[in-house]
Amino acid sequence: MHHNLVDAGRPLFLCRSASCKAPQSVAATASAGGMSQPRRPVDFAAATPYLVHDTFRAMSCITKQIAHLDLDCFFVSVERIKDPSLRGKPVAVGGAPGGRGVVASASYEARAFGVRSAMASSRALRLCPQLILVRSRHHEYGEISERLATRMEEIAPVVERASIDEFYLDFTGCESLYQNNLAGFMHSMQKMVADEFSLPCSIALATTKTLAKIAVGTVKPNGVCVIPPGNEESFLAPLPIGVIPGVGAKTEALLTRRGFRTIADLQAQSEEHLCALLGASGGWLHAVAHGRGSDTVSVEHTRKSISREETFAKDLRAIPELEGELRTLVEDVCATVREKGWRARTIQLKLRYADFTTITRARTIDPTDDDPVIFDTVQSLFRAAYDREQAVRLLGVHLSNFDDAAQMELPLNPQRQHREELLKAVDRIRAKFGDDVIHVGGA
Ligand code: TTP
Ligand code: MG
Ligand code: MG
Repeated sequence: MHHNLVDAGRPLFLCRSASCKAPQSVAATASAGGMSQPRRPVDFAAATPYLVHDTFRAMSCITKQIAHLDLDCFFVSVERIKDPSLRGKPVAVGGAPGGRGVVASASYEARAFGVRSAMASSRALRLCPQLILVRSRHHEYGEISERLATRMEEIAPVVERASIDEFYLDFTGCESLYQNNLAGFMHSMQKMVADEFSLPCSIALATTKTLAKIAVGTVKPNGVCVIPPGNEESFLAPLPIGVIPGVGAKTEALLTRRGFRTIADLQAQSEEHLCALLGASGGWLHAVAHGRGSDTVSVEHTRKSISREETFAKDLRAIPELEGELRTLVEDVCATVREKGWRARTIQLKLRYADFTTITRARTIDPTDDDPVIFDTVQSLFRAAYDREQAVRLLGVHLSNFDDAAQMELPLNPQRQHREELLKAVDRIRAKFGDDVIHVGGA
């Protein structure tokens, strides 16, 4: 039976349990992207001897094989399942243009007009008057994301959920389970997501997470990109520096002023020179430009939420007192988030009144681990939600939708770096002396 697993030319499917039914479409075939041959389920237990063999091989050359999958205009694509008439049209999911509504996700047809995520809905409508603006339904997106995560775990040995619509899959050391044709399997995976979830996605396979993330951006939408080991630098060379995760508008402008345009320009510089220009982030930039970067796919990052709740000994009514409680809860969850090196995007408030009526309110913001930013969000959710008529029995703060800080953002300037050090120091003091001794002020 073990022989069958590695029979050359035979399609196979990797599956965790005997009861797991593999769909026809996920067959990994010998030809890249080929779907026509039938396939048999394979389970991890039976495959173990081969995994061990491959793992030794992988350890001896330490070349990783990491796939990054990101859904294309995720929220819009979900809305298109429900309403197929939205297909092929400029669509955005987001808040109403009247208030402070912003675009969460824009279809590629809308992007042709300049519409982007995080843009005010009113501006998006000015840029593209025929834009169809759909209100977001976060609950549904989260559920689909969960189901997709479960499916990914059936087809790959190590899966990290990096955000609501993206995953890292580590295939290092088990290439033989995929017919030694991971490139072909990337196409199979993309087809599986389309067939089973009716969602378009893009996938890149590379030797680091950072490179896979950059690569996926170059083939969106609906693309597959494979960077064979050894081709990292040549792949990166012609790309603009702005594609590097963590290089925001400020760093890009600074580098452009110094004559840097493409990653090739970075490759031509020594690490010392880049560090002199950018401080600690120069070292990271140098590494990424040469095809290195973050390469640990960690299941732990998959943890979905961090939350704290407090049921009060006596119901509370006074706003300063309630906001004081919220501040303590925020400090608590933020310390955990920083400890993990994560940043939260979705901030949720839970409020239970004396009569047990419970409401939750959430907002998605730029990824952060900063107490005042999260507290401001929680406070504004609370002020909008609290009816001031009843006393409050319980308050809760819930963070989710995490990004890996190490991979997402560089310490772009000394001020930010200094602030991070300050927050870490605050965590250490709180751990030693208790939560009440110190509070962090605004940035
Ligand atoms: P992204 O993967 O960044 O964006 P996208 O899937 O809409 O488009 P693409 O990947 O094809 O470039 O984010 C995933 C979802 O997260 C997105 O559909 C909506 C949500 N989101 C926000 O709510 N606010 C934001 O600012 C961003 C960037 C995303
Ligand atoms: Mg996406
Ligand atoms: Mg994404």
